[in-house]
Order: sequence, then C-alpha cells, then structure tokens
Amino acid sequence: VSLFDTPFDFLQDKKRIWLGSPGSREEGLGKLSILTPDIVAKAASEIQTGRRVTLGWDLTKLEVAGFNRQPCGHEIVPLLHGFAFDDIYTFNPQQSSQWDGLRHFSQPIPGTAGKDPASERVFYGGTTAAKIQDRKNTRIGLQHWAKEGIAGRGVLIDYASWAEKKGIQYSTFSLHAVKLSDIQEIAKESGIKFRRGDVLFIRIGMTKEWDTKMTIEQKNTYAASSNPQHAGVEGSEEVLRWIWDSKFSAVAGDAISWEVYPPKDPNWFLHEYLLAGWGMPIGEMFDLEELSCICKQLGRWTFFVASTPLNMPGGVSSPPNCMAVF
Ligand code: UVW
Repeated sequence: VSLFDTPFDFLQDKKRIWLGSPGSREEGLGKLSILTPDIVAKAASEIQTGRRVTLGWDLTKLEVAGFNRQPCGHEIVPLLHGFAFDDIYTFNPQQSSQWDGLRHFSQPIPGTAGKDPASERVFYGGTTAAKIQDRKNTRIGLQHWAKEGIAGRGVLIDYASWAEKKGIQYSTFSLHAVKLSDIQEIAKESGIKFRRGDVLFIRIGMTKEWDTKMTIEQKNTYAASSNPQHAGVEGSEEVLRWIWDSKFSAVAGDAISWEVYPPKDPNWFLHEYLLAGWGMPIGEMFDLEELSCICKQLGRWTFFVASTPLNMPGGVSSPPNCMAVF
C-alpha cells in the first residue's frame, strides 16, 4: 500500500509527507509521483472530441499586483543589424498563471520559539531557506516537474457559475471563502466522481473579474494594499482531510492564492500543508474561462490535462504551459 493510500487520520505527521532522499527525483516530484503511467494512460480516455484549450492567462497580467511583485518586462532587441529580432523577458512567474513550486513556501519547525522566523521554517523535505537561496543548490527545484511533466485527468469545480446561479455575490479580492461543502455540492450536481491522481481545478472567477469588471483605480488600490485579500478555498482540517483522501496529484484554479489569503485560521494555512508538507503543486491565476464554457457545452467536467513547467534548475515557480483536451 502506497503512502498516498494511508487515510489522513492515520498519517503520522500530517504536515511532513516528505518523500525520497535530499535532492532525489522522488523528493523533487513530491505528490506528483502519484501520477504513475497507468493513471496517465487511463486519463487519456477523456480525449473524445479533440476539443482543446490552454489555461494560461496573458503573461502581462497582473499589470499591477500585490506583494510588490513587478509586472512582466518585454524588450524586443535587434540582432544581425536589425535583420532579425530576439525577445528579452524579465518576469516574475508569480505575476500571472503559475504553478507554485516546492521552493515557494515554507512551514514552521514545530517547537521553535519564533525569534528568528526565517531560520525556523523549512521547505519540503526539510530544505532550508539558505539552500533555497544558494544558487548552486537545485534541491526541490522546478526541473523535476519539468522533466517528468504533469499529465492526468483534470476535474473542474465551477464555483463561479454555481455561485452565480445561486445569487451569491462576492469579489475575488475579498476574504470570500469557498467551503468544502460548496465543493462537494458542486461535484455532486456535476456528477463528478474523483479518481486517484486527479488534478483539481476550482474556478472562482478572478480572471474574469480582473479583465471585465475592475477599473484601473481598483487594481491599483488592490496592488498598493499592504495586506492584499484573495478569495479562495477556506483552509480547515476537513478540507485538508478531503484533499488528501481524494488523492489529488495537484490543485489549481484562477484564484490569486488558491486559498483564502490571509487565511482565517493560520493553523490551517493550506500553502504550508500542500507545498511544504505534501510536495503538492498549487496552480494559481489559471485562465479557466474558456474551459468553463466548453465544460458547459459538453456537459462534462473532466478532461485530459497536460502541463510542462519551465525547465529551470532550482526554479521556484513557472507558467503552467497547460492544456486541457476533451
Ligand atoms: C502566497 O504566497 C500566500 O500566495 P501566492 O502563492 O499567491 O504567492
């Protein structure tokens, strides 16, 4: 029996499912190692119509962002006396659609006094902040996900459409919380039965709000905030139990932080569990608008999904380069 089949309630340390030895492929893949070839091959049966859609938002988004993140720079430079051109991109992958990699987020070391918060936290596998910042060290870097690729069955929980039908109004730049009971109700209504290794997508409507509803003044106010607020999945023990016991390989969505940020209860900060605890990718700011339309047209909320993160040794995050095929 794989560790992934151990029920949440029987996990010895729910916040440290650290696989493999330091620097190993298994450690680097983390929860993605649940995507064995048989699971990917089974997911291929989702491809029935050939309709496909990519899930990356423009790299130029967010034009202004929280946490003082800087917008994408793009220069087009001439070479060969202007007979040809090259691109120079300077971008923070956390600015637009992204996978948060295992180097993105840490968790506290239990029992530490909290005098030196940075040195009292660890990343997946126990990797220290010093190792993350050491450019010669590539442990738990993106290269592991890039070489293997992420492929399997994707499942869409279309919270935004469900909430609209119910008349629930919210801004995705607020502490509006998607509760486990909402997700389960939507799954039931959509006839979704989750399978081992599924990539879970939750659409909350952030990219739509940004693109069609927000004024530049509202965007600037959000970006200037010292404490930006993001709607998303509400962290709780029950949601973690459900994510683990559902055996998802990764979670993704269009919300800025996937979960509600700042978390209502810091004890259930999902980034700490999913990234630093379980080695599980968190996808954020994916563009799920067209995906949602196709799901409605076809009346199905499952599809084949493939993503190849950037092959950046020691990288922290990546545009998803993600495609869904129906
Ligand atoms: C946090 O780091 C809390 O959020 P994000 O992953 O959106 O950067």
